[in-house]
Amino acid sequence: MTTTQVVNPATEQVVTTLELVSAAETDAAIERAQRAGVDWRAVAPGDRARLLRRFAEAVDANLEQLAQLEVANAGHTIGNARWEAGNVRDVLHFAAGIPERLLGNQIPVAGGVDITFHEPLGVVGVIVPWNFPMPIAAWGFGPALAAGNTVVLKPAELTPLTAIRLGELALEAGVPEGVFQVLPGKGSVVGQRFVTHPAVRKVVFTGSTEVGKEIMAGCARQVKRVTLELGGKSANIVFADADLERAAATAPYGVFDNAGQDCCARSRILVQRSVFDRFLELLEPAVRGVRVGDPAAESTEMGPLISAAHRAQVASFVEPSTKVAFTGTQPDGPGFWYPPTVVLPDAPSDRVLTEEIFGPVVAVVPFEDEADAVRIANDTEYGLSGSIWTNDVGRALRVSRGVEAGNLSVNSHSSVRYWTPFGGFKQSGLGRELGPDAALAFTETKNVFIAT
Ligand code: TAP
Repeated sequence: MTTTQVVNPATEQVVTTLELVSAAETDAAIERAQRAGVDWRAVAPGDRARLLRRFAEAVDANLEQLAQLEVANAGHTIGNARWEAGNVRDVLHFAAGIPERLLGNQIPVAGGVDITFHEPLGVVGVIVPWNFPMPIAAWGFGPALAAGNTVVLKPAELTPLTAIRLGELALEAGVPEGVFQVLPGKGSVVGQRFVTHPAVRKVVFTGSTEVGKEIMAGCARQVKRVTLELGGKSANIVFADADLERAAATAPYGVFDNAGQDCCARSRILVQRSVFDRFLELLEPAVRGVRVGDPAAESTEMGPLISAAHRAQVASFVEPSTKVAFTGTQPDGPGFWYPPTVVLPDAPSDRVLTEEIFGPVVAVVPFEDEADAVRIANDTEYGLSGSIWTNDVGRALRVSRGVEAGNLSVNSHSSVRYWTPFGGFKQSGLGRELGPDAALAFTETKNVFIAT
């Protein structure tokens, strides 16, 4: 039996020790999910909707407990953790609208009637990273269950606690045994069986681009469906005509939220040259003012990084030769802390501009005009998110259309709403989650012609 220690990244204390699921246990769970699917897909749409609403209500009733678990397990600030648990509830309520609205078409044909059905895929495997354990899990399992699939879910080995609790809440809410199973284990064991077991018909993977490519290649062997949500290197583009005070005051939240461990982190701030110096002057107090510390305290704005190894990886981006403009603060004592850090890279090839950092380090670079801003923003293999700050609506739309990314916001850093589509261009992913079409990613369209 293999075990893992779950560590609180703010204190370095062990929270609990867990048994990890083996390959054989994964196979047994997949086969249980396959059997459970026979009855689950036959549940009347209204009854499936009611079960999902009850699941949502159970999450809401346990929202504070889930949030506290995430504070202890992932070091998320309590404010963020409450939002994340609330997002699971909202995704489930939204998903509860799906079963009764999974409409097909009636297509005019000669000699008969033609109708389409959205059939469930079967067993769906959801693989979740450690940075947002609750929402990312729900974006997969919510619509998948609603569309009549059964789900096996693998949380990240570092952050399994909220997923395990969500699995218990589903059962308490009346979701039948085997329909939604949470399997804490290693990616190389449990995640790999999702890829290779023929009964798993789709893999939803959120994580690094490197592992995402392996998953896609593995799934190709069985033409298995995949949704991939991968890395990012998003740009926050600030034009000279923007409300500079607001742009500078909010920029830290666009990149340092969740200590920068956010696929949508705006880790490149592009500032029009004519206001570059003024913007940095305004940014400095905003960065120094970010309240970094105990994630359980209500006023804290940024917590620790997830692990010592990850902190070392983030720190590797700030070399002795790196020009650091200014940094924020970090607490003393135990915990995987790293301060908010603003750097001024010398060349476009600087790692800090080309690689995902996934920590609280941001690079600020100047640009000349609209075309230059779009060129720099697109000079990356990634294409997940981005922000555009301007008071010119025409420019906002032109730049939004020009930037190759799936989720852009104008005069805002918001990327995620459960009722709007989310996903990446280029190597940031494949497919979309959330939004009005969320369920279609978990169905096959079947066409039936009836001769009359
Ligand atoms: P990864 O190392 O890729 O791990 C993600 C998940 O995949 C974990 O559950 C991991 O298991 C599992 N895994 C690892 N190797 C596997 C394999 N060979 N087969 C199957 N599963 C495997 O990523 P991470 O470091 O946890 O997360 C950070 C990355 O996720 C960043 O690049 C970030 O941008 C991306 N991300 C993207 C999004 C969206 S929505 N685009 C959202 C959040 C994060 P273990 O727990 O055993 O490692």
